[in-house]
Formats: sequence, C-alpha cells, structure tokens
Amino acid sequence: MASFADCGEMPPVEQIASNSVSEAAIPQNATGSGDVLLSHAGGIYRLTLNRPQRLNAFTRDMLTALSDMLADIAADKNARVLVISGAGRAFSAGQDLTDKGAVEDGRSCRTTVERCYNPVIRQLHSLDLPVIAAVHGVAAGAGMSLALACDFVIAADNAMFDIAFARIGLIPDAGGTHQLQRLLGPARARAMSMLGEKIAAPEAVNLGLIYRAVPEAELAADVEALAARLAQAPTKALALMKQAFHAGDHHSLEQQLALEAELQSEAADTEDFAEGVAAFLGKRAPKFKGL
Ligand code: T3D
Repeated sequence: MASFADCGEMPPVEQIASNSVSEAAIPQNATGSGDVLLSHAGGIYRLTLNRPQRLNAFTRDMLTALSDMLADIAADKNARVLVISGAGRAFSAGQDLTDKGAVEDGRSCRTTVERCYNPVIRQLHSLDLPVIAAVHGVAAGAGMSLALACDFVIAADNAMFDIAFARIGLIPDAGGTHQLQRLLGPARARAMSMLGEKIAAPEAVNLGLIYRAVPEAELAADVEALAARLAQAPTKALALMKQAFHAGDHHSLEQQLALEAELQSEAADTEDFAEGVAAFLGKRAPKFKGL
C-alpha cells in the first residue's frame, strides 16, 4: 500500500471557526485536523467532512487525514459502527479542483488517485464494521464514490447524487465505475456516467443505488437510530458478511459456497453466536458484545 505521507502534508491543527460550519453536524467531542473531524462514543465513530466553504471538496491533506483516522478506527477493537457525514450544506463536492498539484495533469491525477483516494476506498471496504454515509445536499464526483463505498447510504430526500466527472472530462474514480456498474447495472451506469447525470435521492433508492431516503429534518435522527442499532449488532458476523459480499462480486457460485462455509465457521466461533443461540433458547433478547 502507498505511504499516506506521500499524499500530502498534514495541515497544522486549527481552531474550528464556530460560524463556519453547521453546528448540528459537528459531534461535540470531535478531534482532527480541522478539515476532517473524528469523534466516538459507545462504539459509534463519527467522521465529519469539514470544509463547508468548498462543499467539503477533498484536498490531498484531507484524504490523508481521513485515511489516518480510518486506520485508527480499524485498530480499535471496541469500534462497532462508523458514520460519515458532511458539515454545512453538502456531503462532498468530490475532488477540490483548486487543489494545486492534485489535478494538474495526468501524472498528478494518477498520483492523487493511487495514493489518496484508493487507500481510503480500500480501508472503507475492509473495515470490520458497518459504515453509514449520511448524505445531505450533494454528493458529487469522488464524494459520491466515497458514499457508495459505505455499507449503508441514507440520504435526505432532497439530496442529489451527481456523477459529475464527465462534465470536467474525467472518468468516475475512487471505485466509481465499479460501484455504479454493480449497483445500477452496466447500461444505466455507462449512460449516467457518460452524461454526467444527477440522481435525486428518491430515484437513487428506486435504482438500488442507496439504501433509503428520509425527509431532511429526520436524517440525523434516522442515522442515529440505525447507528445505535448497529452498535448492538454481532459486529464480527457483520464484518464477515461484508467480506462475503465483496468477494461475491467476482466469485463463481462454487467459490462463494466454499467461502461461506469458511466464514460461517468463523462466525460460529464467536461469543456473539453463542449468545444469540442462548438468547433464542432462553426466549430473551440477545446482548451482543461484538466479540
Ligand atoms: O486527481 C484527482 O484528484 C482526480 C480525482 C477526481 C475526483 C473527482 O471528484 S472529479 C469531480 C470533481 N467535482 C466536480 O466536478 C463538482 C464541481 N462542483 C459542482 O459541480 C457544483 O459545485 C455542485 C453541483 C457540487 C454544487 O453546486 P452549487 O450550485 O450548490 O454550489 P456552488 O456554488 O457551485 O459551490 C459552492 C462553492 O463551492 C463555490 O465556491 P465560491 O464560488 O462560493 O467561492 C464552488 O466553487 C465551490 N466548489 C464546489 N465544488 C467544488 C468547489 N471548489 C473546488 N472544488 C470543487 N469540486
């Protein structure tokens, strides 16, 4: 894996200007470089993309910070769920097109994609816990790709998914071509990508692109309820499901049957499986510890 240090220098720790972000979107005990904030409580981690003046467009520094934070979350054995959201009026407008050096030419773009975006997408895929993207406003370009790399995408019903790349002469990256083709099917994925289409959240639900859309005023509470529910779930089994679904993208039925047998034996060795069966037989609700 590429060294994250090559992706960009970390900015100095900054004070967060209290009037520069949507206060409600920022967790109270958040830490971070300023452009990405991290907080956690009760096994629930929250990452907030925090460049609201640029609609949370990604710089290389921001992606480095995000990657470092994802590594910290992956190392925490008590982590049960991750929620990613954006401060201000959008989830993310994708690559910051003013980030000098990141989008100058083919060489710089390749470096940015390989060293900054790809590690983050791989980390989201391999994180052993469910990840929720809470999308409001717009998720454009790589911002959309990042949301689609999460296990659950819940959007405000007035949110927009914007496959912006074609409008500036680029291709969907950060896993975009992979996810769009898988979720929408090849015909729609190609047409929508080539036309640089915007997809409203309710249509995104109908197309199978995202999990659900809720009224904007209910988004935070809806995401909170899902995060709380997932924080009580058998986390190891969920992580094994994630592995199985990712592998299913390229496996034959025979390969997948073999993998399921292997992963099921791992699930059956967890404390949570023993608890699940004991709870069923005892006619009570299970108390899963994620172990
Ligand atoms: O090497 C590599 O990095 C390659 C990787 C590429 C990955 C990508 O993500 S490519 C796609 C990049 N994203 C875009 O092309 C989207 C550009 N943005 C837009 O099309 C629109 O801003 C939106 C549709 C997302 C939202 O429109 P609207 O009308 O709600 O907002 P706005 O007025 O356009 O934007 C508000 C401000 O954010 C504005 O700044 P200003 O004028 O107030 O000073 C705008 O310039 C800025 N902004 C929005 N998106 C970006 C951005 N600044 C830098 N980069 C952006 N992507």
